[in-house]
Amino acid sequence: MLFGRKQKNPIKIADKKITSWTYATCGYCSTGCAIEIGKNENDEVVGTRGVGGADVNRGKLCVKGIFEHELFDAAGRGDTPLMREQTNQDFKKTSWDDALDHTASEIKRIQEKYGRDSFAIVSTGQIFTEEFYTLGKLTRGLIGTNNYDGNTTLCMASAVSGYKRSFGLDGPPGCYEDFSHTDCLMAWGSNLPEQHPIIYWRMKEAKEQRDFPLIVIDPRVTMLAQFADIHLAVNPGTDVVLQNALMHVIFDEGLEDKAYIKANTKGIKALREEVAKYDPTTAYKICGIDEDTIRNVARLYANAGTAMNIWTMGINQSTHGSDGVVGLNNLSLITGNIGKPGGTSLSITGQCNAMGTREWSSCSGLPGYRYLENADERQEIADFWGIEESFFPKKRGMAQTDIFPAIETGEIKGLWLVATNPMTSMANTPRIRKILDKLEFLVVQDAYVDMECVEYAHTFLPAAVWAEKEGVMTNTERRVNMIRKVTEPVGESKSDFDIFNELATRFNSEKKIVFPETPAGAFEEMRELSKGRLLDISGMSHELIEKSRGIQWPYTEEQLANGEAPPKGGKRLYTEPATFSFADGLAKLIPLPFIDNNERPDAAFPFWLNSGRLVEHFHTRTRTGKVGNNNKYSPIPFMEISPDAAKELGIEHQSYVRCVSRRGDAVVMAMLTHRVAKDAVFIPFHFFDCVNRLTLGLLDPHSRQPAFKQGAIRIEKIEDQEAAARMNKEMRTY
Ligand SMILES: Nc1nc2c(c(=O)[nH]1)N[C@H]1C(S)=C(S)[C@@H](COP(=O)(O)OP(=O)(O)OC[C@H]3O[C@@H](n4cnc5c(=O)[nH]c(N)nc54)[C@H](O)[C@@H]3O)O[C@H]1N2
Ligand SMILES: Nc1nc2c(c(=O)[nH]1)N[C@H]1C(S)=C(S)[C@@H](COP(=O)(O)OP(=O)(O)OC[C@H]3O[C@@H](n4cnc5c(=O)[nH]c(N)nc54)[C@H](O)[C@@H]3O)O[C@H]1N2
Ligand code: SF4
Ligand SMILES: [Mo]
Repeated sequence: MLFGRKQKNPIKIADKKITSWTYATCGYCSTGCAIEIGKNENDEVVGTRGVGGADVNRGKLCVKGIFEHELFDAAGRGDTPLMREQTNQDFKKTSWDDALDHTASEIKRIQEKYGRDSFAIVSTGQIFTEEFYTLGKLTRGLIGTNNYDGNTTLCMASAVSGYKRSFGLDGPPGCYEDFSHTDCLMAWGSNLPEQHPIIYWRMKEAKEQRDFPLIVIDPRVTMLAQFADIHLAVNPGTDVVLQNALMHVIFDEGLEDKAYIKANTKGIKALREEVAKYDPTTAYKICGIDEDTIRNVARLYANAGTAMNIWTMGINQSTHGSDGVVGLNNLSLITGNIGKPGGTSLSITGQCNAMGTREWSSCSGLPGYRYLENADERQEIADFWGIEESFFPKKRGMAQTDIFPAIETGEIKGLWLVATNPMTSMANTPRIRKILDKLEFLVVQDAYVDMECVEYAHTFLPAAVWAEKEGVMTNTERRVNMIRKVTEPVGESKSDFDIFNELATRFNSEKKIVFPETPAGAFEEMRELSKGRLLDISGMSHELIEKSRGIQWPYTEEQLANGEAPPKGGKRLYTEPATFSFADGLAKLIPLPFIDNNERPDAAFPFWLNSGRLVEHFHTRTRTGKVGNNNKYSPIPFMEISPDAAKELGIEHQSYVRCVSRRGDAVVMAMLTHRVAKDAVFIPFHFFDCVNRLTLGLLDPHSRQPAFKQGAIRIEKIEDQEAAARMNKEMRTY
């Protein structure tokens, strides 16, 4: 095929001679693109393509999905279990039986010596839902530690907490189709074009057709902000003040939806009293958005026929993360914008299966959005699994961000990390390094043996990745989608599902609990447990999900029996009056007083430190760092800094600089850009020993999520540029 200038340097797309395609869902972000993986006649995986008939992406993929097939044989894959007594020794290759026997005996030893909760488990948002369910069954049903959480505490915890506080249960109420109905979109701390490129494309198409106003709230001039009708460069960490001020105007001018509020909510009086304090002139001094703009935006939003709020980490990763989510729910509720086409409060999730872990992993509760705190729900699961209800704790244990400090204080002695890399992704990594070093036993279960936590591990369990295994994942709009196995796990690696099952036999000698042998069997149990609940998936099966290119929950067995075809599932939650998940069916309007508790720039550390992501990389680069066509865009760490600030500091474009915070330092390349304010910098968090050496990560009181996006640093010029370049090169093995 020829593109561009036909005579000169034509680009040829090589014919990969693909003979078979296998259905899957992308394993990076939560957009949930349907993807097909192609094999040639030699049974080699050689390509991927978007699935045309899939509603989510309609044939499209972003730069990560397009090269996802290169993962399987990328550098650094773990292909054999490893063990060592001490972390200063070299690893020895070992058999699966030895590695799992040893892991089980260390877990038992630690629990017997120090108590059941002294062994902690931290998992992820990136394995399949059947795997999450199985890990939860093993942890809650057999191992019995209550200190079991996921990296979603770094990511979605504030959204979960905010949904629970406002609506009674987790579960994003909207869907992508809402872009095609909305009359106004506010996007808070979310950079869709880079982080959810295909959701962005859906939104952009809808906007081109109907030209609704797009209002972007972000301290940084992101790609989405450039595309916005109105960009509100809010002061870091002050979104709640802006939300309160918008509500102030809405009530002041009588723009609220009184009938909706009366029929669906409670708490209006206290909310009105609180937001009365946030008149736009007072709010301006805190959030930095001027009075007129606040009034204009409030009117635009409240007068729109339907209006939606979406948000991502700019809201969640803050000391006011949970409050920020509740604030957006408040705004949606007082204007009657929940459960309507185009009227919603939609958390854009992060990892490919961040939703699956929330629904089924039992991390902070029990499967199917059940609470440990609820005796009936404990009994239900105990009966289903065939164990004593008294084995379950009566309230949730520590969050990930409390587990690490508990290792520091000696309360926790052993840790199992499943598909998460806290040496790069947690705040204040110099402290995390010391914490991991303190463990009596660390077992790391990961697809890549070169991920940074392995350095501190006693045992390494090599996991199969993505379409080397089978199962489902749930995306941002509650769509459950299928991944079929296209190729065998590399080397001796095993699927997480098999690893959990085989470890479970070491705790299950009396065969107390039955573990399904296949992902389809685990799905069957989830289906059963979902009946009659908000997240009802009882009408679904692996086959139907694949055939439908994903189904949104709820989709019940009654709908299936009634032949509701094609089975699309539930587009929206809370579409009927007073059906929120509290006993009285009413949503809560919650007043949000603002407490300014962030680390702020001062004379010693004069810059705001903001961190986030780039389109070409995923998280700690264990995957995209090895894919040439992703890594080449950003092979080394850099920092966005304004040309004005750089000039004052005497810093040149593309020179190396040293950033220093109260926690540590990091060397990055300075990229001069007006994307950031003069007193702020932005550093992508993808690189090891980089921005998280600097971050403070103060915790949200409700969700325990770290404020990765607010901190203070100073910037120092580096005289010896060659040494800095050399050091950088040596440090970046991928
Ligand atoms: N390419 C790529 N895509 C990804 C990922 C990836 O690693 N790479 N990761 C996935 C995951 S797990 C997640 S959670 C999502 C994250 O997706 P996003 O949240 O969209 O990405 P971030 O870059 O972390 O942060 C978004 C924005 O928050 C802004 N922000 C900072 N402070 C504030 C504030 O105080 N208020 C407001 N309103 N905004 C603020 C930042 O300037 C930044 O532009 O992306 C998912 N998609
Ligand atoms: N400064 C700063 N820090 C941040 C953020 C930020 O915005 N700023 N964002 C936070 C957010 S939102 C998130 S979600 C976290 C992410 O933080 P992490 O979860 O630590 O990051 P990942 O690199 O995605 O780690 C996932 C690991 O799982 C492995 N893996 C992939 N697939 C499989 C599989 O199928 N099985 C197994 N066993 N392993 C697998 C990968 O190799 C990788 O090592 O980072 C957080 N940290
Ligand atoms: S937008 Fe997300 S789900 Fe879609 S191809 Fe890109 S990384 Fe994968
Ligand atoms: Mo995330």
